[in-house]
Amino acid sequence: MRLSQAHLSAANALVQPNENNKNAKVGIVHLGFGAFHRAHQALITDTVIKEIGGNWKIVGVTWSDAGLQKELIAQDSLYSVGVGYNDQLDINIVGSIETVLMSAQTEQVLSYMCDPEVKIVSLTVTEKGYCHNPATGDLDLSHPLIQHDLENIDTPKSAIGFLVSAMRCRYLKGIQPFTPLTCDNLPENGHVLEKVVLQFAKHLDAELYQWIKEQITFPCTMVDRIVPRTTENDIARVEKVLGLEDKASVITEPFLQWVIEDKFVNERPAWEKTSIANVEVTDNVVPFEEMKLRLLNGTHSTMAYLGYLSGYETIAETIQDPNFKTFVRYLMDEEITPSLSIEGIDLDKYKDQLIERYENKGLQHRTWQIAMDGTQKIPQRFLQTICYSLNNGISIKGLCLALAGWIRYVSGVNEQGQEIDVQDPLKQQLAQVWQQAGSDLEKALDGFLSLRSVFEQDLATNQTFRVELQAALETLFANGAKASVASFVAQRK
Ligand code: NAI
Ligand code: CS2
Repeated sequence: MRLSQAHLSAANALVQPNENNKNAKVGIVHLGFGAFHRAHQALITDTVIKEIGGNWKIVGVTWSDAGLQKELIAQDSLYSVGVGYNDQLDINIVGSIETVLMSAQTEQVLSYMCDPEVKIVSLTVTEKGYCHNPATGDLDLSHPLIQHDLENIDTPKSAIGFLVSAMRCRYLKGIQPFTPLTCDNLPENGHVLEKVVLQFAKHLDAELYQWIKEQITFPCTMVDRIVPRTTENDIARVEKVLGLEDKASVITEPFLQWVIEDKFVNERPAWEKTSIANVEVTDNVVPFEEMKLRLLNGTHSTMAYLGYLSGYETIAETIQDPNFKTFVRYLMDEEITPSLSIEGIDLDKYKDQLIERYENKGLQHRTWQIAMDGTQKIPQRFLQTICYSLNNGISIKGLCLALAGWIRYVSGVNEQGQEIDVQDPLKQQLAQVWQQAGSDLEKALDGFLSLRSVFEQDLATNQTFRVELQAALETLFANGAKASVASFVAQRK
């Protein structure tokens, strides 16, 4: 039997939809309806609807997942979140979704985004969805979708184009604007979104640009919950517990955190007032973002590249290697923590918890998945910390080994000479650097450090950085990832 309204009574779930779910109207459009949104914002919003009420149903928009759209519609837009810790799996059924649209259903998407009842448009469109230069934050005006949307604002294709098109519609009709709420892993994500939206609007219409600048705020958020891409095995695991087949389920971890800047231009759900802990509204998110993007995502990407090259399929497998566990904790304590501005948090406890989260065998979080889109991730996960360390006399040797892991990974060939399926918006440019360098590591380094969308000029020309990165790259190519991590740890025992 499939999960559906009619079969809910047969479901074995901790939490089920209630009357509030049935009566609530749409109040949110979410761009980037993926695994993370389903296990995090949509679930928290569902809890608001169930426990407090309010018209906060969500219309999800996906750019790529027609299969997910089909499955959800077949399930009356119901899906389950499996919270897994090692062998334990608890199921929550989420009833906050009204429907799911493809971004290609442009008219329907814009109709919802222009509806005065829609108060929030949130995003998890991945770092590359912002069509920005990760090193500078500027909108990439040469991006083909941005070029299309500037000429065809009524039929946008990019997330930024959809936002500005809908803002323009509300501006022309005198409708109160929605709050754009980014929930992507970007430093000062609200400011990143504001910058690219304003730069887009400026190239479109000066008056619209002025209206957005004066009337719309872009809150920052820190978002955290590890949500691996769903596998067939996950679907089977959920069905075994739920008692119903759910082809739109996600499996995640018990931990969840959401820190939201209190800067909305319209109503919002009382996310911080439900029974779900670790959701807070504050006026300064930056210290929380730094802590999470550098301690969690920085070590996640370290394990993604060096773990993958060491032959480890998942994070749980990688952290089981005692040398990796020691290396990850060294990075956290010695190279990342000094750069953090957060106060009032027990960082040792936070880091202990991170290691436990990585060890969770209930999650099959692939190193390959985390390794994707590195050009969009390493600036905030590695380079900002390295810049701080260079200015403050702190070692960068460990993060340079991690960065060397990324450089080796994007060569597209692993240590056994097999092909790596590199996924990155700059895949061609990365391959070209390696093609031109051949086996000349110095030449390869020159090529990578000249990528201005990744490495800012000052960092790329910093001699200390160059020397350390070259040494790490030479070690990595000479000894391999697993042995390089082992000797790094041995030298510090
Ligand atoms: P996903 O692959 O399940 O979903 C990504 C969504 O974004 C899909 O709907 C896809 O169609 C859309 N998308 C992809 N490229 C796009 C583009 N260029 N323009 C517009 N839409 C695009 O990924 P998932 O797991 O939902 O993660 C999405 C983002 O959420 C991450 O990139 C990250 O920023 C954030 N996040 C993810 C966490 C996780 O553990 N999965 C945890 C914390 C944050
Ligand atoms: C991961 C993140 O895929 C990746 O880049 O590092 O999605 C990570 O799972 C989340 O940020 C955890 O909150």
